[in-house]
Amino acid sequence: MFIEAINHRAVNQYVYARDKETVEILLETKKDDIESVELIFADPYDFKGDKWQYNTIDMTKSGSTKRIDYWKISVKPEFRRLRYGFRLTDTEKTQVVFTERGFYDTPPADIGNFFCFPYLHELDIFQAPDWVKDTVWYQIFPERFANGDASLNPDGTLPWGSTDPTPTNFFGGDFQGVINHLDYLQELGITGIYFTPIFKAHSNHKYDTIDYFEIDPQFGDKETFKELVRECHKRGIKVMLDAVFNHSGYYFEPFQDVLNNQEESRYKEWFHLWEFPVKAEGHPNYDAFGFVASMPKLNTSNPEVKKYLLDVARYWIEEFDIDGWRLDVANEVDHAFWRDFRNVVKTAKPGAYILGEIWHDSMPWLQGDQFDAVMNYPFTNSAVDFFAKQEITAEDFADNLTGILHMYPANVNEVAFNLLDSHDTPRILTVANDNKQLVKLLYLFQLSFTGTPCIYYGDEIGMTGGGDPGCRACMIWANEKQDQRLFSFVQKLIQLRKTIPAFGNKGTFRFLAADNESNTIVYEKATVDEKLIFVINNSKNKSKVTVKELANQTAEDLFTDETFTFTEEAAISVEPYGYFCFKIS
Ligand code: ARE
Repeated sequence: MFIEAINHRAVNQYVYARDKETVEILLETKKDDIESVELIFADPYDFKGDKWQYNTIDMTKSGSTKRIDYWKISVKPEFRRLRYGFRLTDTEKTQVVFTERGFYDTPPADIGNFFCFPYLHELDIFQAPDWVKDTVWYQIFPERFANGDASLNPDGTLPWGSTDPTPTNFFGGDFQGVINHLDYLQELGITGIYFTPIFKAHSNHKYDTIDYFEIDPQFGDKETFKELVRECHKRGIKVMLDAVFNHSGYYFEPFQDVLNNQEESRYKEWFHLWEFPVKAEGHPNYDAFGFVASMPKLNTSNPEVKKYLLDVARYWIEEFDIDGWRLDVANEVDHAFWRDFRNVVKTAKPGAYILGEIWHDSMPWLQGDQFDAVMNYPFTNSAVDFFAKQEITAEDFADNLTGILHMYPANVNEVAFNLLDSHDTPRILTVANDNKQLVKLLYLFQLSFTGTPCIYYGDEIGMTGGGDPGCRACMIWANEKQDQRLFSFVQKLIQLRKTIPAFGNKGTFRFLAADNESNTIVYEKATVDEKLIFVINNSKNKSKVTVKELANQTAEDLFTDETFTFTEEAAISVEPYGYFCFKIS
């Protein structure tokens, strides 16, 4: 037995309140080392004489990677308190008891050795807004979605789609353009829009804010934005804005005051200045986003800055009824600020969604006191590497995703923001070398996976584009240039996700097979009432896939409505880049 690889701490994804009566526990062991794990558990005060009255229950292997076997169990402690440990049996029948104070041959008498989940308070449960689990997001870069009011065009606005996007050109996208196309979005079936920044700013991307309380004039006025939110809500579409609180823009008045008054400026503590005179050309002599002089970093620990930004957060909720905030460069702003931010936002609108832009492990921000979710770029990278780039094997893909699903509590996974690309990355069709069959597999996996999927504008009709700024081209509205078949496929997936509980977040996810030879994967989504089995052939060769879970079953393919009756062999032939979603009746 490799006890060195046995891993558990009474924190984070290893033990957490799943709901107001359930505690979920996770243990990690070396792959294929352990045959069974029992949870040893009981109420910390349940004694007969000096003997703790513990129970045992078998844990379930919830997934494996090359390195790790994951063991999970849910328990419902009667008095919401728990002490627990683990009894492990390896493949040679060797047994060991693992507790917080180390390893024993048998459960130690002193309860103080055992791990502790002290008390399940409802207030401590990680609780994202209920509606998020069922949301299908659509990301809009407002400057490039649709030009609905030419009278708002900034100087030098180019004809729509007339040339490639650059970091500095404008095409006049605005709110009226979005309003004019809400029926299109409703037809696609999305139920949430994430807008990149809309406040007054200098650039075409608006991440260099000039005034956090004003709409950028090229997009329209506050009345038009109110109408946009109203029209979205009428269609059951939520609205999420982009909060750029890590830094301001160069023309942000407090920063201009610093440049003009230097050490005399009343705003000098609003930023992270290193020395005077403050120089905003070339390499900045103050903290900035990256080393971008036009994006001076805000000092969010300064009470004046905190008040200003928290007033911004509250204002756009209270005055415009928005439903969420996406937080730009969220990992570089202090935690204390985000805790106060959450209190302000959830007070203004308890059902508001808080989404952090963090590209790496985000557990510190997902304790329930800051963000509801993060942009799940680890998911993005693995899905794009496997389907679009064809760069990782089926086993590695399954490993990566299994690891991602065990990185966070289940409560967090079901509201993870699962994107395939964004305004910061190349578009998926370009990464897939224009192979739309690969893009379809990407969408199939994304829209049937755990979490809340996001579609980047134009991907659904086959737009291409390289990394920033290439991925920010004008939306294609000419019908004949839109890939209607791809649109219909995405629409179908969204419709399946909305109508079949197991297809979406209500279904638990597990890989059933991942075969490197054929580059096929098989995974299951299941609820108590229904089971879906997905078979995906991520290769240019026809493949025969055996799915033992289908043996002697009758199943309907959700894409063709064809019914299959499987024999003991349970083999299915899958076309190149083909797929099935079998619903076992
Ligand atoms: C401009 C140019 C770019 C150039 C960049 C260099 O347009 O071509 O590469 O300058 O600095 C906004 C604009 C960008 C603009 C940028 C700077 O949208 O067009 O780029 O401002 O002026 C990291 C951060 C992440 C950040 C990305 C871009 O962690 O927070 O870099 N994303 C947000 C927004 C951006 C926005 C900003 C931040 C600034 O989504 O749109 O850019 O407000 C790895 C790392 C990530 C890293 C990622 C991308 O995966 O793990 O941490 O993200 O690469 O580089």
